[in-house]
Amino acid sequence: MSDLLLVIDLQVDFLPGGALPVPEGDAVIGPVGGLIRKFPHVVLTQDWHPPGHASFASTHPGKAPFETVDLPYGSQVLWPDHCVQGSPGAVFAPGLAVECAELVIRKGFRAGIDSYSAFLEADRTTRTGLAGYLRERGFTRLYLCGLATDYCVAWSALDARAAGFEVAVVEDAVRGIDRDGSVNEAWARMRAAGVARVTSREIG
Ligand code: VGL
Ligand code: ZN
Repeated sequence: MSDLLLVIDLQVDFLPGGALPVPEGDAVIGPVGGLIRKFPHVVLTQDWHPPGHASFASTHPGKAPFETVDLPYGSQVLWPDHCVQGSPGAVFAPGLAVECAELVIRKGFRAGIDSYSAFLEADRTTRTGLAGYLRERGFTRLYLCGLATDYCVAWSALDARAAGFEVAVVEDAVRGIDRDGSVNEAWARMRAAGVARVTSREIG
């Protein structure tokens, strides 16, 4: 049994004051810091979109953030421009111990495909390579934390389960965007898929 901490998208644009703020997103910085000190192996994900990305409302004339659009791979929620490659909002949250990460996996960098998941992009066929990396390194159990519970954390947790990993989400170290009950729905889907819900205190 080899454990790894996967920190999802803990970036300035998802914090209060950022382009796509997650309510109380800054509240996870402390708990995530505590987890990073407990885990010998840490991987970070970084949402990393080119300007004009297909998930940006600004890319679709007449569309507003939080509306949807039909893309070749299906329906896509539209977001404010966020985590643009190389922009100040794309950097990691202040105080995050980035130096502890053995790998930073960037996602959403293809102009036409979004990627909430750290494993499988929104077309559900393009792989990020993370599952292969983790398997090759012998990790079997993943602890997820970061932002946002109902999007990138949930999609990553579900895909990690589907890829055969044991998965736990650390509830005090995640926060959600919560559109129309999406946080509760995400927890229900994760539970049904066999994703454990744990607290930082339970982790030795
Ligand atoms: C995310 C929406 C768009 C996330 C990323 O990190 O949960 N959500 N891009
Ligand atoms: Zn994004």
